Amino acid sequence: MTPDKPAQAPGFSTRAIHHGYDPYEGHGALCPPLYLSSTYTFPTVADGMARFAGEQPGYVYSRVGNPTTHLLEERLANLEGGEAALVTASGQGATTSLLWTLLAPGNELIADKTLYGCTFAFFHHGLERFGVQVRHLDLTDPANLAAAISPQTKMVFFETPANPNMRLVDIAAIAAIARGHGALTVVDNTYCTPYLQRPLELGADFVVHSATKYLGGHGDLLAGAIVGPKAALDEVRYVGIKDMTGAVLSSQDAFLILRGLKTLALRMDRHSLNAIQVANFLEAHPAVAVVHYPGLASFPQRDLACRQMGQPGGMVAFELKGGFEAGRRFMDALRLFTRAVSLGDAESLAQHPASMTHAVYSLEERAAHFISEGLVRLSVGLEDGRDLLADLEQALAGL
Ligand code: 4LM
Repeated sequence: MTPDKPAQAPGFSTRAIHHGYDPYEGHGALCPPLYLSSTYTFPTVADGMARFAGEQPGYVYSRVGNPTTHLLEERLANLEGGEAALVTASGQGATTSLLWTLLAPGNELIADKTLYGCTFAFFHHGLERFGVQVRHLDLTDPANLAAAISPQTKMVFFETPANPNMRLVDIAAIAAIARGHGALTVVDNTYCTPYLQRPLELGADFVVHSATKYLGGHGDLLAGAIVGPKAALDEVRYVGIKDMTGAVLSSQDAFLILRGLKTLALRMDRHSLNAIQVANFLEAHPAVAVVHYPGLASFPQRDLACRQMGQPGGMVAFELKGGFEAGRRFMDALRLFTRAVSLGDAESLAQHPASMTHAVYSLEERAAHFISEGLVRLSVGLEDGRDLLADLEQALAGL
């Protein structure tokens, strides 16, 4: 029998561990079951027809739904404060499935200047080829959007903090302008996760994630998620995913993300704690020219960071006085930080955006989009802070 549930609204970690699954039901298994089935049986042809028509609840085929991925969707929707969620095979699958569904030739998409490299590439190699006009504005100043938005603008898309340079966008201000002009706001919340920032509560229409990063948290899978209104996500599921991208998350990876979510709050606390130490250490080092981190008093958008983010998070970007050549020598000297792209793992990672995650931008595009050639990006992991500082110190000493 299910014991009485407490009356008070459960907190973030409680929901990240429990939402949507009652272990007293079914076989009493503490952990939710992993359903490994591509297809589902229909008791009769009439049942099959009714399910296909959406007139009877029940699964039909795992490209449009699976009980394990469904639980993950319920939990993510709850944590982001959204009506519904849809999980995808990668973060790229989340953005492409959503935008291929909602945008049409002739629409204008306004995006911030700085985006993850493959998001930028999708806009220009994908959307533009099929008649969507893509326009990049500096959305760190909402006045730029107010001046440029037009009746053709269907969507405004941005990351905050932006990958890789940590520029912040005021979600509430941008979403208010977009809504006033009938445009949708989509926020890539990968860097923060709903533990640190909830864009839907600030007026955004959709959140997308690379769940490969902090949500999974262990560097062992690729996944994505979209959170937003149910009617729109049904369309993404039955058109964007089912017919257009096929970017379906495997139920095994959904199971691993459900496991990762149980420690999300703990991990984000520790990522932030370690990153604050790293940012302070780097800022005080004579070889370092500038550190971009929302937790520093010197961060130009510090007020916005305090308003919009619960904590400054685990990502730090910085430049060395010796430019990229110094950055290359620094990265090659690292022993505990691992040279790798991706982020949000237990392991601390270091990468060079201009030659790696943002190499798809041309040199001129990087300059116009505020991505400097000498920038080094750190995903500060969960190791002991003093060991991370010792590694940075020895690598900087060799310059
Ligand atoms: C990286 N990033 O930066 P999948 N949105 C953001 C991202 O950082 C990424 C994606 C979407 C990196 C990958 C190599 C803000 C990815 C795309 O990789 O498709 O899950 O997410 O190092």
